[in-house]
Parts: sequence; structure tokens; C-alpha cells
Amino acid sequence: MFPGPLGHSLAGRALEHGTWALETLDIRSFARDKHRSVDDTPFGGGPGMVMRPDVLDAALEAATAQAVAARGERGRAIYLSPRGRVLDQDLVKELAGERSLILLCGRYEGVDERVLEKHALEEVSLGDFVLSGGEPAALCLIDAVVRLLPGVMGNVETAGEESFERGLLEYPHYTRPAFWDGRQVPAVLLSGDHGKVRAWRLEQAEAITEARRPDLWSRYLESRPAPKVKKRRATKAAAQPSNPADDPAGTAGSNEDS
Ligand code: 4FN
Repeated sequence: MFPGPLGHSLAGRALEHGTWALETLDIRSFARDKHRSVDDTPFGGGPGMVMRPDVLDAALEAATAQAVAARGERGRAIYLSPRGRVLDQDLVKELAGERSLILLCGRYEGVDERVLEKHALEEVSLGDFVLSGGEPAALCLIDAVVRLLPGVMGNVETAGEESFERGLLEYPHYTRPAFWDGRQVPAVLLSGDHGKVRAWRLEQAEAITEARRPDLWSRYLESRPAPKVKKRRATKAAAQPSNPADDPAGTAGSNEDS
């Protein structure tokens, strides 16, 4: 499964170029018995199978040794799991700053809990849906991380220019032909007025984000610099000692309604 679809992407080109490296270990190759089994029935009963700790431990020890040999350190070790911290661009940036990462992908019902403890595995999730294995999640994580590595994106997008870098969804995009299927591209985009274009795009990105993703919208409002408020000189009568009880939520001076 690796690099799989990544081989046909930006990450694939960077992989060929040596900007990053991928080493894949087949967990089954660490099985010791003649049937090469990596799973067994769950203690306590119940459906499905669980990945064996001894086999996973051997695989993780090998991955750790390889990472240390190649990169000088293990880096963060991650178990892709629906129980984990949900991957977002903040976490992607953190991971892109690591020299090395170890990604463990589960199958069946998951892995023996003791392996997660022993190897201090962090759990990271792509979201709330059922997968048959962690590999598709690992591929998404790798794609997101690799595109942030220096030299991977080229000049296509300067850091911070994308809407998402500011915590907004994308504004609507258009390309030629200007008139297609009875539909006209918004006139402002053909006006040549770059200031107007920028303002329109911001307005669109904000409207779409507010309508579709109230969670992102709240975060965006909180992270926006507070508008400057003219201070009125206090008169003797108006002057009051500052009292925190007047602002129970502590929101004075913030911009939650802006
Ligand atoms: N999934 C849920 C609840 C309980 C189990 C699952 C589930 C693959 C090994 C994990 C799934 C989703 C996002 C890894 C889902 C992810 C996985 C992920 C994943 C086989 C055990 C399993 C969330 C619906 C309540 C199977 C939900 N991101 N178990 O999918 O690995 O990384």
C-alpha cells in the first residue's frame, strides 16, 4: 500500500528526488510461528482478532533501529487510530518539523494495548468513520506532512497565502472559459482590479466558512487581531476601578462579534 497513490503525487516526485524517504515494514515478516500469524483472539472474549504484542514489538524495535541509524533519532511514533487526536493542520505542521516519524497501521480490531504503552505511541485519527486498516489514514497524514517539507511545493503557493493557512475554507475558483454552459464567471474576477479581487475572495471565504464550518469560523474570529477601539478619556464621574466581575467571560477587548 506504500507509497501507493503517493507515488503519483507531489509527495511521489519529492520521494524520487530524495527530499524525504519512506521505509515500509511488513508486520507479518516479524511473525515467528510457521503460520506467520500476527493476530490472536481477544482475552475476555468478543468478536474479531487483536494484533499480537510480541510481533508488533519486534516490528517497532526494527523501525526504531532503522530510524535511529538513518536519522539519528526515533522521532514521534504514531498509531493511526480512531481513538487519537484528530489530525489538523496544526498537528501536520508539528509533524513536518520532526526529523523522523514512525507510523503504525492496525488491522482487525486493533493492537494489544501493552504495545502502545511500551513504545509510547501517540494516537492520531483522521476522523470519525470506520476503516478496515490504518493504512489509508497513514497515506493522508504523509501527504499532508510531506507537502510542507522545504523544497516540495516550489513556488506554487507561498506559505500563508492559501485560505486554509488563515483558517478559512477556500473561496470559489474559476478558470477558462469565462462563459461556460450558460454560466458566467463573476465579473470582479475579470475586472483586473486586484484589490477588489482580494476583498471579494476574502468575503466569499468568510461567508462559506461561517455557513459550513461554525467550528472553523469561531477559531478564525478568535485568532483575528482585535479592531482598534478609541479610548475615551475617563471623566471623574465615569471613572471606575477595573472590576473583573463586570466582565465575567473575560471577553472585554476581544472581538467575538466582529
Ligand atoms: N480503524 C470507530 C469506532 C470504533 C472503531 C473504528 C474503526 C482499522 C484496526 C482501527 C478509523 C478511522 C479513522 C486510523 C471506528 C483510523 C481508523 C482513523 C482505523 C483496523 C483498528 C480501525 C470512529 C466510527 C466511532 C478499525 C468510529 N484514523 N476501527 O474504524 O484505524 O486513523
